[in-house]
Amino acid sequence: MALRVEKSPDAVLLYLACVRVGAALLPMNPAYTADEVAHLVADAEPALHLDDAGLAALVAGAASNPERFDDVDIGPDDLAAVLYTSGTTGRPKGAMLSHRNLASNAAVLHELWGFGPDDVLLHVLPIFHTHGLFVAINCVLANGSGMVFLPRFDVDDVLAALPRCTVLMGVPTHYTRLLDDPRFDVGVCADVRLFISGSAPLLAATHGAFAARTGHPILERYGMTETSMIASNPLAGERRPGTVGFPLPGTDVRLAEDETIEVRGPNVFSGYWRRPELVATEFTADGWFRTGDIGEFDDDGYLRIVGRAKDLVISGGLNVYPKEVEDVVDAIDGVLECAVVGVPDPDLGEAVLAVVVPVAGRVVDPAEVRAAARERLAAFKVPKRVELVEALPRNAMGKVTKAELRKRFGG
Ligand code: MCA
Ligand code: AMP
Repeated sequence: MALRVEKSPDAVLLYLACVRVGAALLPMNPAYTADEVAHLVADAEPALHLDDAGLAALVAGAASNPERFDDVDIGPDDLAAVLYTSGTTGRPKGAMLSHRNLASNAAVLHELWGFGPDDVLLHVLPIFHTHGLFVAINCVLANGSGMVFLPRFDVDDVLAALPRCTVLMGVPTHYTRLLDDPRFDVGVCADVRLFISGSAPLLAATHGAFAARTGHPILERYGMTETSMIASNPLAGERRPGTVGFPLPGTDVRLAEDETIEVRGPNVFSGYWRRPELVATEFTADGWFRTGDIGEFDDDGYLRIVGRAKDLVISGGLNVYPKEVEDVVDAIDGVLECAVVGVPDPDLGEAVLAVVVPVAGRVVDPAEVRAAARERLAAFKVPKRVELVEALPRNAMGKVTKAELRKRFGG
């Protein structure tokens, strides 16, 4: 069941309904363009495709249904959800998550982070990703905890709601935006017991500034759509800035020869929807999933993510695959070729930058490049900045040296 709706309690109930009737949920970003939706729908071929009107009709019709129904008999290996990630080839692929994947991660996390019935989670994340849909909501559901469910992250709304809450889960941009507001102080978080961050690297400086302002060391954890959560700093014990803590109980983490992180465990997905050939490349021969993140363990066993072997930009906690943006920009009239990279950004962590080579003799207007890209891409993927160059830097193999572009334009 493909679901492309605004965030609402009904959408959460629909997720639960899918789990109970054995339908696999495919959540989509409502901000996706028609192009992006068409790609996913063509690949997934969902039996049902619900938008906001469809969901409203379903809810209205549900009033005449019996109050109770039996769960459909579902096994741990049955499919619970398909979440699309664009992938480094630019072609979206659906990560198949089983009931075991979701349930095992939920069981580990709610215990590890000490969730109880008296907790109230402040929910500010979108619900079409693992972070907002599974990590946050499943920790709450596992305990019957409360939830303040905001439609989106807005500093004013967060400041108003936080005094009623005990836990906040966010991406680093949420925490830097809170710190940028002088109203955010110890008083606002008097009842909060835990701030959790993930989806993108939390700078040690942000961790330090947050602890100084509030007395709370943010708990950073690490995960991926394909694996759900992999590692977490401890609830009790030192939360070490710049690290993502220890592998979760039941999840094994190892470093390959090239230092990339490999993962195995009940949380790890089985493969991509209708792409069986990818199992051979995305998993090792002995069955570990290759994350594409580069890591190291410090002397005390804390895992530190030091880089990415995959070509990926994480902007405000949302993944942007350069290849997907490059394909769109390359197709714009007057563009010969382009390269898309992430450059440091104080708000988003990384911002999308397109370095464009115009066709000889043609004048290309950066604003027009952005406007043309926006027609085909959701706003968060559109380059925040466009730089024009005569040629892209290349290595001896003819490959664009993105590191050089990041160095040149990243200042
Ligand atoms: C919105 N825009 C963005 C982003 N979000 N551009 C780049 N990066 C973004 N993340 C666009 C808007 O569409 C708008 O475009 C313009 O930028 C300004 O938007 P703004 O008002 O600043 O945006 P916002 O609505 O305040 O959103 C920023 C945000 C949001 C609060 C940081 O993006 C967010 O909540 N991010 C969290 C994402 C998340 O949940 N990630 C988890 C997935 P225009 O002006 O053109 O309209 S990763 C995951 O699940 C793994 C498993 C994990 O480990 O957690
Ligand atoms: P996604 O495919 O949207 O699930 O994004 C997963 C990617 O987000 C991971 O492979 C990492 O590169 C990144 N990520 C998630 N959490 C962290 C973190 N705490 N620190 C650094 N990177 C992270």
